[in-house]
Amino acid sequence: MGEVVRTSVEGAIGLIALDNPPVNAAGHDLRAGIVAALDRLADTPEVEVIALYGEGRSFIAGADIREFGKPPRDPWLPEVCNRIEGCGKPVISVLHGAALGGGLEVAIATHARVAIRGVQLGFPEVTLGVLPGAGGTQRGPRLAGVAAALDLITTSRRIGAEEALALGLVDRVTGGDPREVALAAARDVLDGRLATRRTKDIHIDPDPDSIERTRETLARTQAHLFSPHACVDAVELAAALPLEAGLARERALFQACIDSPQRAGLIHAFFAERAVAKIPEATAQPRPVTRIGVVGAGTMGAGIATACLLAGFPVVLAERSPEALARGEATVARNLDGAVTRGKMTAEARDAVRLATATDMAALGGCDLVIEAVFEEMAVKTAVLSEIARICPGAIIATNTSYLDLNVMAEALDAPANFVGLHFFSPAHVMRLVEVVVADGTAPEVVATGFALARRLGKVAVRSGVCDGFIGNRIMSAYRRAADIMALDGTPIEAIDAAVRGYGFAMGPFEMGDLAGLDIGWAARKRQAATRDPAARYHGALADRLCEAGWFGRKTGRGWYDHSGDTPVPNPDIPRFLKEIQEAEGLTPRLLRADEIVARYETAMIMEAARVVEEGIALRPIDVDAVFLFGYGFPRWKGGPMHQADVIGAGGLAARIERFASEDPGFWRVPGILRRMAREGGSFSDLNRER
Ligand code: 3H9
Repeated sequence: MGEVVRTSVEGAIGLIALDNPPVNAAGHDLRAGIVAALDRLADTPEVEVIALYGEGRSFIAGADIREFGKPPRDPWLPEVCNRIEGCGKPVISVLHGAALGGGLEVAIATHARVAIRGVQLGFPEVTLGVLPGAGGTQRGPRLAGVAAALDLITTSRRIGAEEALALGLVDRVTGGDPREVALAAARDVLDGRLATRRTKDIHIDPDPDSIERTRETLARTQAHLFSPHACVDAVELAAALPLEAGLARERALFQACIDSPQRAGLIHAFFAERAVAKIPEATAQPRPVTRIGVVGAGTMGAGIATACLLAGFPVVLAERSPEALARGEATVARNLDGAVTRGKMTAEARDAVRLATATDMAALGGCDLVIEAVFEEMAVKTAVLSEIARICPGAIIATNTSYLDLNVMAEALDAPANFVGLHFFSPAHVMRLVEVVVADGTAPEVVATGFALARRLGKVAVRSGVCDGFIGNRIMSAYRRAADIMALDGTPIEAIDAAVRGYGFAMGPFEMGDLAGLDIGWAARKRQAATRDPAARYHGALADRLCEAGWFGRKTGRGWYDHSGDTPVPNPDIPRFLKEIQEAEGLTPRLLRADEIVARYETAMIMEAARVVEEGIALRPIDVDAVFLFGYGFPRWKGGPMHQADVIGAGGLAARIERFASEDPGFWRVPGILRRMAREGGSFSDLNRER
């Protein structure tokens, strides 16, 4: 027996304690340990009832995700569950912390379940591209009915103890220490006060209507995903077949999910969210943050203030003019109302937020962290930063700049160690990404504070070095540029947007541009005009024409699209502008197919991402993936641009870039890191392990 599972005997009760920190994932040792413990207690004559419980934070958080995709090692979790269910003595389980996925499957294979309040139960498998493959699709509907099982399995919704009781997934809800609860429940089994039964013997009502309804919903909402549809097939089989036959079919469907590239992408995304917290500054002590200042009450500043208020911080929002401040205050109020409507906050909590507003920056006195979100111009920003430093000596000062050089900004400050970038994404109270931008002089504990703050705000922080646009916007500039060039060359913008949506983004680049506002990119292009690489084609000609006409996107009613009707239609002036530009530049219009569009878009993204990794702007390739998953709507099931780079392979990418280089050699250049990988082997995934 592995030491992660321990047995003890108290009178007629055999206890099995699971102790596999941090979350009791059901890896090989835990599985083998459970089987050995069961055998031992089944053979112990005085033991009449067996109780399974978790030490530490959880009962079992699920199968060990790290083992997916590797050769399976016996005993598999389905076998463990079958052994539990088939045990000649009653086996019960006590659930606390997390009883998720394979953890819930172990529980529903036991003969009765007691939930400790605060436990989360659920089947998160579809978020990882798999299905509950240890009997969840077969035993779940036997206990909770087909409709409830389908809901839990296809939505991966996590539920609490009371709801699990109402659904029939658990038999009792209580409070207390798992071991004590296990002993008490086992005594109740012995005394006949807690009934036990085998889940396999429960009759299922087939409920074809629920199956049909779920299929229709998934066809509408999850058409691009593989595993939710397989879940419905498996649950349907549960109603039609005896347990053993249903389990065999579930296993085949589970294997199909494991083999799907979506599984690899989704699991990569799971680990990306956690990997980014591993930074060189992780051992530094974050400074306490008790009161946050935000300077600038535009969309960004108001969004950041909202995010801080939602996390319970007192916030001081400062803005120069009373009118702008009033607008900012109204935005915060609207954001908070929206959070109440979406169930993110109670109405009482909204009424209790601590927001102070001021037109005098002196009101920031006493804040231990101040974030500036003023106009994106160096002179404006540095003036504000020095003012903050004067009013709040010793405070951490953060800039929300999207592009500007933090090392230049730091020159305006006496204490550059206290200065850091906290780059939020709009809408800042909703989007999960925060880039923590580390300047040359930023102190490690200031970086650690940025990460700690992001965690408290419920966000994913990614460490970035300083460069134009940091990780995300720098890479975005490259694929945006590829999209602009495709449009200039004659592929309609709506075809480009549709192809990018087909790849899995919620929006294409031109739709996104209209939403964000074209004026931002226009200002950036003007700023970069002097330093633009003369060898590279200029991509902004068409966008410039739109901006010169005063069309900045949705906010002006027109941009790439005309937004005056119910559904946007391409701006009717684009063909005229294009013709003029193409004639002036001597271009022959060229129409790309969807696969050609996607290849250019994706390759431009990967090409720049590879450079960002090569230059050390991102700590690891997986950090780039996290930026795109949590800040740029990259399809989660594709894992991120660096994960996709490994899927395509360095050789294939280098060949693509060389092919595209014949059209635009100034832009398409194979980054050194890709060339090396293509020549010598290796992958971005290897770099994740090495760095
Ligand atoms: C499944 O069960 C399939 C079966 O149906 C069929 C099998 C045949 N495996 O999130 P945290 C690590 S699919 C391996 O920061 P929290 C995590 O990476 C599985 N590792 O803590 C992190 O490591 P590190 C279905 C896991 O307190 C550390 O534990 N289950 C697993 O914020 C702490 O994690 C799920 O999808 C795992 N299953 O949240 C549950 N889970 O420190 C996924 C966690 O090195 N897990 N780790 O970065 C969760 O939702 C959360 O981790 C949980 C704790 C709520 C449990």
